[in-house]
Amino acid sequence: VETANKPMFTNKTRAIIWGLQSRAVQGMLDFDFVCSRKKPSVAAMVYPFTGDHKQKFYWGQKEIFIPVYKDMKDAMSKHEDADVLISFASLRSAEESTIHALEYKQIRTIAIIAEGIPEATTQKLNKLAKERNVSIIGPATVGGIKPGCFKIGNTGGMMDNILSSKLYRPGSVAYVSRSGGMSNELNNIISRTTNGVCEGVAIGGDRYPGSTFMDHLMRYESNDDVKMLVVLGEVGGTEEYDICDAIKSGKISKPVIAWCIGTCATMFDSEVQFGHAGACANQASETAVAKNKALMLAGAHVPRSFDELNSQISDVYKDLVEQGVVIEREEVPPPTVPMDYSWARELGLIRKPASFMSSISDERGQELLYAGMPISQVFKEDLGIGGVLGLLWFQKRLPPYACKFFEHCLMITADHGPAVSGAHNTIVCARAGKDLISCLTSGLLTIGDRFGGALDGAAQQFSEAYDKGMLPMEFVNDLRRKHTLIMGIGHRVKSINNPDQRVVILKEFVKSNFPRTPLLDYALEVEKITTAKKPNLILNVDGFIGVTFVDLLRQCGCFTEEEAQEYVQIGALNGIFVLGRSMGFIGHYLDQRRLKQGLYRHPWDDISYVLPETYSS
Ligand code: Q5B
Repeated sequence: VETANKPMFTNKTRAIIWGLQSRAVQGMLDFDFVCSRKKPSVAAMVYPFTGDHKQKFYWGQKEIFIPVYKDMKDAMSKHEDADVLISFASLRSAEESTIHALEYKQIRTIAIIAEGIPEATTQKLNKLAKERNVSIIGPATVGGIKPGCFKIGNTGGMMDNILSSKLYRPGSVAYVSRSGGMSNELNNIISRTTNGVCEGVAIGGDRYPGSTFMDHLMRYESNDDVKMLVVLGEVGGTEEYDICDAIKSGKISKPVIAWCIGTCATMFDSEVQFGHAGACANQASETAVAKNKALMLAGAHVPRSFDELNSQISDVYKDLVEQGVVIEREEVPPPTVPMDYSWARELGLIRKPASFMSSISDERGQELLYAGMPISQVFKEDLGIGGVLGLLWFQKRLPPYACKFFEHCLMITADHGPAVSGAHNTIVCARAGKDLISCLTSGLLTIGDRFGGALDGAAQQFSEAYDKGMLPMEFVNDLRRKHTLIMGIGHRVKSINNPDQRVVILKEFVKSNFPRTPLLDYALEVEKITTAKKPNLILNVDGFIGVTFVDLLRQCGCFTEEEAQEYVQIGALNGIFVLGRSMGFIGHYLDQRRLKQGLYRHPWDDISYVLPETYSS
């Protein structure tokens, strides 16, 4: 597992990461920084599904780039100092990527994180690795950690855990465990009861781990910095008996504190399979109880239960301190690693005024909310487009007649033929080969006072005059005196002789559904005066929707007077025409594409060229 004179991990160890595991990489870099490493432990990443590129990470407060290679060959040749491969490959690709990595002589250790790799595949990989003198940690592991030097992927957890378990500097205790999760518990226990972890490896929960307890214990045995060993085994397998033999034969001379998890299995009538693939006793000797007993008889310090593991470790450690085997050093505070903003926020350590405020919808939870109403309820109550519009535009659950009114308005304004300004623009744009969004917006940009955008203006002018108590005639004369057109009055093709059926339909709906229509009645009086002058000066579709919308806001009982006023002032009403007519513009775009219409050029005979005087002789 370890060449006699070269430790598996040092503070110069560099790794190549297989997989785009940005969080794990940042965790490794933060660990490096807090350990005061000079150089990041991650040399590069390999990800076959994107091209070569660089990813940005933090090194303390500085930003650095780590290269990502499509091809493992490039990563290896450009980073010859990397001798560890940390493979986050899935259980499907772990075999291929490990075999590939084994082709490179520079790689001495491979950590395989994936769970569920078939046992036959693992055995094949283990054999290949052994032939090439490469150590495998895993599969089905979080990896391992050497405080002050190197950590594999997510081992040790987040920075607060690394700091509280003092994993930024070496201690005197080395451990092996099967479980990655339990290795973190060992980091915690060891940091509280001793001067800390010197190295820890979780060999993984599979039946055939790439490296064994003994492989790592022998490394620890020959490492002078390690003064005591902790073994956290579990039910299943017979590896712990090799440790017993090594203790008995003196191969392991350092004190061993050992515990096998899974003693509760004896409480069950049948054999129990615990979480790990290998955690099942196939014979009596594989039970946790039998293995704990054997370890104790061999001379290991075995607690009576897991609860006493910490006191056992503490007792052995104190003895070593008393004997002068362990010499405690003064604590040197580690450099500060800036906390990630999102984590600090989650811990409630910082606050920041939000740059945006939003009050209409919320997509963060399990279910999308429209103005606080779950989307499933919107469907359950069949609110329709009108109801959704009520929620998103007005944050109100409006009465059904109001929702229907919105829907009628949208249907009525959906289109008015290809000749109107907006449709014309959309068509010309489509024929110039532009895309749907460009064509739609080119049509929408024509909406203004003269075309389709008079709803808010009409609502404002009519309601102001009505609220001031002006007679309809006074209103018409006042605006004429000011040379101001009445918004919502007049139409290019519709007149009292050729009534706009859209207005007729809406009027019928409004009159039979709205509780009161005082502003509409006022506008109809104005229309009588304007049409008496010119038959086309009718209350047009914009004007009709504008004034009836004010009636709705004022009479439906859902809005205060101020709210109703505000919606008119902030321009909500033109939104109805914009939304409705978008349907038509999209239709015109699709129509032109379907009809394969070519580029439009306006005919010369339809343009009157009125140039300034020419200077030709
Ligand atoms: N006069 C709509 O103009 C139009 C007057 C007026 C007092 C008025 C014009 C106007 C206000 C804005 C408005 C929405 C430009 C229209 C729409 C959607 C659409 C479109 C579609 C669809 C029409 C002739 C004489 C002049 C004027 C006077 C005109 N309007 N006086 N108040 N409002 N209206 N826009 O026919 O004495 O001869 O000089 O701006 O409500 O866009 O289908 O096409 O669904 O797509 O060109 O329905 O009314 O009339 O400008 O030649 O004026 O009437 O002062 O008087 P016209 P003009 P005088 S709905």
